[in-house]
Amino acid sequence: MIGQKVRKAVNAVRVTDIHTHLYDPAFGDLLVWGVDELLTYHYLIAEYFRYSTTSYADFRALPKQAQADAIWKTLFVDHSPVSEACRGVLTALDLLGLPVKKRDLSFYRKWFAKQDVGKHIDRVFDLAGMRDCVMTNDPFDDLERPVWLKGYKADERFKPALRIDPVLLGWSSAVAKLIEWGYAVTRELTPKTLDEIRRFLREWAKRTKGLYVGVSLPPTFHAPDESDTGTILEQALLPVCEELNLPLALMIGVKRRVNPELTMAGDAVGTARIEPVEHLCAKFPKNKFMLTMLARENQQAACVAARKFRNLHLFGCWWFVNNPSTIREMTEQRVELLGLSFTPQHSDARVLDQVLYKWDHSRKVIGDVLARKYEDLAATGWAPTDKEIARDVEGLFGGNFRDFIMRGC
Ligand code: RAT
Ligand code: ZN
Repeated sequence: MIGQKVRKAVNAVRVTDIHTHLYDPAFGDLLVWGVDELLTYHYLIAEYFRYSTTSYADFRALPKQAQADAIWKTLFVDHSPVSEACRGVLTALDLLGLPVKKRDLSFYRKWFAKQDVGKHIDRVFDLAGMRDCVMTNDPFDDLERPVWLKGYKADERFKPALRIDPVLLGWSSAVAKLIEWGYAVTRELTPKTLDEIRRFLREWAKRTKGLYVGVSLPPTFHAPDESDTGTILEQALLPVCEELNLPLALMIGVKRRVNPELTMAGDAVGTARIEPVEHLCAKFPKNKFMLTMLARENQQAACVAARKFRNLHLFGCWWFVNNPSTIREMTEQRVELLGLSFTPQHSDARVLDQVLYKWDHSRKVIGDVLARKYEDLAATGWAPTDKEIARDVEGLFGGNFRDFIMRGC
C-alpha cells in the first residue's frame, strides 16, 4: 500500500534534470533530436564496434544517416538490442507512440522529419515529466560561444551551467584563447594571470548565469596539488565560486580517449581517490561542492564524504553507472547513508529524446528502492502521510538541488 503510493509519487513528480548536454532551442543546431541522433549516440557507437570490423576511419567518414543505418543493422537487427543504451532507443520510440514492433527505421525517420521542433520539445518534456533541465555550457565551444556573446531569449526550461574543463585541465592550451579574448594572461600562473583568470571566470559566470560551475576530472585528480590544475582550482576558481555563491560540480573518474580512434566513445573509467574531495570540502567550508563519481568502487566513499561535509551534495548515476543494476545499488546505499539529502539521478542526455528513456528507466528503479524503504518504515508503525511522501520525492527529483544552489554555507 505505502509502496504503491511511493511509486505513484515518483511517477508523477516533475523532474529537474540537473546535468544534461541539451541546449536551449535558441542555440539552433546544437539542440539535437530524432532517431538518427539517438542511434549515433556515442554509447551506441562504442557498442557497435564490439561486433563490427569496419575501420574506425571508414565509419567516421560516413554521413550520420549511414552511421545510424550501420548501427541499427548491427545492434538491433543482427543481435537483440538488450543493452541499456539500445533498450533506451526503443523505450524512447515507444513513449513517442511509434510502433517498435515494426522495426522500421525509415518509418521512424519519416515521422521525426514531420515534427515541429517547438512542439516536439513540449511533447518530450511532457512525456518525460520534466519541469526543466540544466545544460552544459562551454565558453571554449566555437558553436555556442557566439550565442552567449550575442545574447538570446531563454526558454526557461533550459537552465545554464558553466563548464570549465579547458581552463582547469588544459591551461597550456587555454592560455592562447584567453589572450585572444583580451585577458592579460601568461603561461606561467603569476598573480596577475590568476587575477585575469578570476576575471574570465567571473565574467562568464555572470554572462551565462550558470546555476553551478562544472568540471569532469580524471581518476588521478588530487588535491592539494601544486600543478596548474591545483593552482587554478584553489586560487582562481574556488574564490570566484565563493564570491558568487556558485557550487562547483566535481565529476570524477573519467579517463579521456583511452581509445582515441573512438573519439568521444573512447573515454573510460578509473577508480579515483576520495581524499581530494575531503580536502576541498574541509579547506573551503564557504564553498559548495556537488559530486558524482564514475566508478562503482567509489560510491560508498562518496556517500561517506557527503555525511561528513554539509557543503557537499551528491548527485546522479553518471554514464557507466547509469544502468538499472547500479542505479538500484547506489540509490539504496545513498538512502541508507544519507537519508533523502542527495539528488539520485541526472540524465546526461545529449539527444532530446533520450530524456524519455533515461527518466522512465530511472523512475522505475528509484521508485522500487524508495517503495521498499518506506515499507520498512511502515513496518515499525511510522506512517508517512501522502504529503510527506510527495515532499520527499519532490526533493529527490530537483527540490534538494534547488535548495542547495540557493543556500549559503
Ligand atoms: O555521458 C556522456 O555523454 C559523457 O560523454 C560526458 O559528457 C560526461 O557526461 C561529461 O559531462 O563529461
Ligand atoms: Zn555529461
